[in-house]
Amino acid sequence: MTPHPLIVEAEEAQPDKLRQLFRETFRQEPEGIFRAPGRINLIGEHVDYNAGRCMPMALEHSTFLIARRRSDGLLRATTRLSDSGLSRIPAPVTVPLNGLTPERLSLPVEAGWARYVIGVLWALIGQGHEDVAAGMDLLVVGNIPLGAGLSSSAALTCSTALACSELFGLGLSDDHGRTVLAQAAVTAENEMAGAATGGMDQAISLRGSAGHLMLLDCQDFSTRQIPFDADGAGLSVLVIDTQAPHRLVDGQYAERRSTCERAAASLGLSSLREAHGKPVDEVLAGLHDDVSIRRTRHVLSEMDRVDACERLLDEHPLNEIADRIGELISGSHRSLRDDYQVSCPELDTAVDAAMSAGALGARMIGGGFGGSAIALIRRTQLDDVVQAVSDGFVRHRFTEPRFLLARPADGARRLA
Ligand code: GAF
Repeated sequence: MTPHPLIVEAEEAQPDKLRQLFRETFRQEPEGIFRAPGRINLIGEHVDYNAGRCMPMALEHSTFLIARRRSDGLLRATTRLSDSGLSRIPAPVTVPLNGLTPERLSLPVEAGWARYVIGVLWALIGQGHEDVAAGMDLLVVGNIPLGAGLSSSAALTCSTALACSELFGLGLSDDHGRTVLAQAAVTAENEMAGAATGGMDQAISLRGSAGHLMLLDCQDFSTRQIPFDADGAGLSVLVIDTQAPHRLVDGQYAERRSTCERAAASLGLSSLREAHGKPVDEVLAGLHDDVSIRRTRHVLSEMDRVDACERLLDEHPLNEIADRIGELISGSHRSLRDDYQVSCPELDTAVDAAMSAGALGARMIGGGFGGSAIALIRRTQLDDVVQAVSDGFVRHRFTEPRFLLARPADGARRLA
């Protein structure tokens, strides 16, 4: 099928070109090239930090990290990310790793992204992997649209974590080790970058499997890979990047998270997961303010939708249940919009327009307040849906949206 002109295709990895860029930047040969993907989440939104289950998929769109160890305790890092508009690579930021703490780290505003990579080395050293303190030169090149809610930040932290494991011989590259790397990536994002992310994004970026959705249980971070052959079923998962700026560090996400934690505590539970399966009315009757009731209702109903989606995928061929999965996806959007209140006009417009053009289901994904939506569509509807969303954005005078196709790819890998 000819690619649609408005769809951003994933770039092929070009190890020779990446090696050359590294040489030009650091005047040294790199030791390794790593790739970590962005993600979408089919269903199970804002449940990871409530110890719930979600069903993300790793994307072909990835971050590439080219690296070499140092021996003088310095981390030098620079980037050419797809949206940065940079025609050349800026001078690296240089940070001594010895005695580093989040409070002591001071970076120029334009190098704020480097907190994510610095944070991973810091977190691994904190876990006892002291070899990492020798330092590294890192170059980051990526084609995950930034700020699009597709986890470009997790791709950054996870590619760094895998590079550390491989180059310093930490032995953390198998599936069990990757749970440790994912934890370091979460710590980096939470503590060094100030983003209160919950763990889903790092888990899928490190542990995803091509051709599969990953059912992730955030109670113990166990996973089950569920085959998902959308192409074979004549379906596509269309990603609509609304280009509305999305930020995890602006307080709204952290506020949702603490409301859930308070609701669980007031119910005498360690997490809302423990309330899942109990009669919802009884659980909600134990809460006394409208906001906690709405947030909890979303979390519990979303956990139900994940269970229902899992059952459908386990028991039927995808082409026979696509419309029912679509209904679950749309139900998730309504709940995120009305009860969790994390949508925004651009996301609602994208969802409504996709549905009006015949999508089977559509919803916002990720933290919300901007970023991306997904639409489950029959492949033959692609042009109509893209057109309807584009027209809707023109009518509302929103920035032109971008589109991607979500095809399940592998988690982070060493390329060379
Ligand atoms: C963001 C967070 F980083 C994830 O941990 C998750 O909570 C998601 O929002 C909402 O499901 O992507």
